[in-house]
Formats: sequence, structure tokens, C-alpha cells
Amino acid sequence: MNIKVLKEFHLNEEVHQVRTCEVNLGPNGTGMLFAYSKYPNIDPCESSFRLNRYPMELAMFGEAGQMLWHKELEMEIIAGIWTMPFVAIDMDQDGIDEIYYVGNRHKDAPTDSRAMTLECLYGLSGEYKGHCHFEAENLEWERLGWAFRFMLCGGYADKEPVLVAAQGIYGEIYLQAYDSDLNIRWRRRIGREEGSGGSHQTLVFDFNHDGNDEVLYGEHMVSLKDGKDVICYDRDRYFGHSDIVLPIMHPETKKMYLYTCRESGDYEGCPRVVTFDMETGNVVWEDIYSDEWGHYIDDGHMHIGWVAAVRNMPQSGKPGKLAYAKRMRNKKQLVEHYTYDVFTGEKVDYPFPYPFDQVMPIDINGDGYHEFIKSSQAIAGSSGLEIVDDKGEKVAYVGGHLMDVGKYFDYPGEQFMCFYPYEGVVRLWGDADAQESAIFRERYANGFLKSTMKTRGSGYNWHVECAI
Ligand SMILES: [Ca+2]
Ligand SMILES: [Ca+2]
Ligand SMILES: [Ca+2]
Repeated sequence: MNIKVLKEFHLNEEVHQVRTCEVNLGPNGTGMLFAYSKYPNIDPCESSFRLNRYPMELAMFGEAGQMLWHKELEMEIIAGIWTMPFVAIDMDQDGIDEIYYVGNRHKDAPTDSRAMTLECLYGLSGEYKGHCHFEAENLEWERLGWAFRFMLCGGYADKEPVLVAAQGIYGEIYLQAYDSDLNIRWRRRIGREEGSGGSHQTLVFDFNHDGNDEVLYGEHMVSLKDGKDVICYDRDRYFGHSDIVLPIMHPETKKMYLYTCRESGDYEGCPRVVTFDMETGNVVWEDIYSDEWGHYIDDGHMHIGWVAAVRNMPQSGKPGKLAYAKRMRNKKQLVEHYTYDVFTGEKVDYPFPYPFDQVMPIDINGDGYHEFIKSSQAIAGSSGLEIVDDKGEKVAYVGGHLMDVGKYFDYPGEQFMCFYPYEGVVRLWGDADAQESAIFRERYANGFLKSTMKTRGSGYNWHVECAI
């Protein structure tokens, strides 16, 4: 492996939060949009909520790493992942993506739900194209840390683009779908009695191959056509919130599975790690049951999970898919790590020198099996990054703060982006010697993984690299 900086993007100021998404600029190639601030990410949780002292900014970069446009947003927009999601999608179908983000037009009143807007910019120039009300009325009755969880995503129904805005993860969920003129196509409320809450990701794809896209909102697979559930996993057995909901494809049978790690305990005996047959909704296997009821840290919050393609599964010595789940107990003082064969639920003792919550899978050399990005701490607060191989051997030191893992431009293999706060620079790192194997190409063949690159500005969509 030959780990190198493939591109640099200069934001020209100190930055303490940066998110990105890929933007189709038509004849002008692929753009990268960055949303960033000198102020660190604000999580709306009551114990961490605060108001930013610096605004969010947007900047579009072209393929050569040149800044195409820059825009400073209003101070009323609370600077964070959950309060200002964004997405790129070509709603008017002119071949160039528009940028949609959640704004606020009431000066100095960042929590006024009546003034919240869904703003639209032209991808190529950043020019204003339109806006409508962002329906965040749940702010008026739901607790702050639950209500201020917004997401944006999009896809196609009846071959027409559909933009979906969402509010809520832990409590009630509200979804609105828009057409290209920002007229409502449908609305949906998911009450607490209707199966699971949301997850931290909004993955969109035609999961059931009927020609219309669905969004996985928690364990609900919601049709973009009419807002109804195509299927809701564990509809009558789970009413909590899942930190991880990952679609996984079996490499031989091509059958789809859904791997979930559940934050909320819900009730005594509630299963916390479950893999479903994605099509039928049947439970393939499950593990870890709540000892008592608990929403969050007291009862084994399942907090981090991923799936990695590994060359040698310990029991069989054959290639397989390793699923990881991290459980936190006793007010986060006790951490438990679990690893499984994702298709059978068999517990796997995979030899590795670091706790698995310090690493995140990436197939950086494109051979079809994952290497790992390793942080000096649990990955959520990642910094001081290294690349390690599947045995945990160090390959390269890259430093920086991890912001996105995916497949960018035409580079072979997978790459990742880091930002360097005091330099004000984003670096795209990859393997200059990467070559894509048949296994790798197959993971990307159905277009799902690549399509997630446009929704990286919403929730924790930035690390779906290990799905499928
Ligand atoms: Ca367009
Ligand atoms: Ca479908
Ligand atoms: Ca690899």
C-alpha cells in the first residue's frame, strides 16, 4: 500500500467541524461541497447544547481542488450535524445537482420553528433557487435533544426525484416529501406505537427492486412513493431507537440482510443486536438482551457497530463478514465488545491488537477486504489517525480528524477525508497503488454505496462504507 494525499481542499481558515457531500456539476464534473465552521459541532442533547459563536459556511470545490463558490450562512442556523443537514440532488433534472439545507430566517432566534426553512441553492454557483417552510413543529412540544434531530435525503419514485425532510429519531418521527417545486408529495408521522424509532443514518435505495426508492428510517423501510412502510422490522417487538441499521449483501447468494444495533433497551429481555432477512423481515439471529428497561446509558446502549469483509474468519479460515457491536453499561463506565459472523450470529474471536471501537473499516487498496482507519480513541471523537491492515499492523500515519469515508472521483479502492483544524485544510487520502478486485467491484455494482456519497451531509451517513 502507498497511502498518499490524493487531493487537498483549502478552506482558508481555522475549522472545527467539516462535513462534505459529492455534487454532480454536469459538464463541470464532480464537485465536493463542504459545510464547516470555526465553531465545533453542536449536539442538541440537553447536556451539550449551546449556541455557536461563528456561523456555518458552505464552499464548493471542483475536481482540481479549486474553490468554485463560498457562502457564509446566518448565525441563526445552529452549527451542527443534526440542526443543519444538507443533501445534493438534481430535483429539476437539468443535469446539475441542487443543494438543500435546513435554514432559519428569524434573526437571533435559532429555535423558532416557524422561521425554519428548507433552502435550495444551485450547485454550480451557490445562487439562491428557492425555499419553503421546514416543518419542525415538533420543536414546540418535544424535548430539545430529541426534537432537534433533522435529516434530509432523496431518491426517486415513479422516475421523479423526491426530496425527503425528517424530524426526530428518539421520539415521534415526522417525514415530508417534496417535488422539484417544493410542493408536498406526502407527509408521514411515525408514532411511538408503530415499531422502531429512527437511526442515525438515512440510507436510500430501491431495496425491494420495485422501481421506487425507499429510505431506511430506523427499522422502517419507507417508500418514497407514498411514505408508507414497505416493511417495518420487528414492528410489534421493538419501539426504541437503533444506532446502527446496515444493509448487508451475502457475497454468494446475493441475499440482503439488515444488521441492527439498538441503543434503547425498551423493556427487559429486549434484543439489542439483531440481523434480519431484509426481504421477509424474519429474524436470522439475535443476541444481547436488556437486563432492565433503559433508554440510554444505564442499560447497555449499543453505540457503535460496523461490518467488515475479512480474508480469514477465525473458525473457518475462509473469507467472511465480521460484525462488530459495542455496548456501554453503568453510565458508560463499562464497555463490552462483541464480534459475530454477520450471517449466522456465531460469536467470533477475531485476533486484533486494539479495541474495535477505535477502528473503522475501509477497503483502501481495493482488494475486496477491509483495512482499518484507527484513531487514538473511540472513533466518534477521532483524531491522530493511522491506517492499519487487517491484523492491526500500522501502514501509515495520517493525523487529522476523520470526516468521511467513501469512494471519490475515479480513484480505485476506497478513500477517506480528514480535516486539519489549524491548517484549515481537508485532505483526501487513498492508496496510490490501489487496484479493484472482482469482490470489490461487486460491492459497488448495484450503485448503493456510491449513491450514499450525496447524502453524507445528513446524520451519520458519513460512515456507511461497510454496508453491502
Ligand atoms: Ca438541477
Ligand atoms: Ca423499492
Ligand atoms: Ca483491502
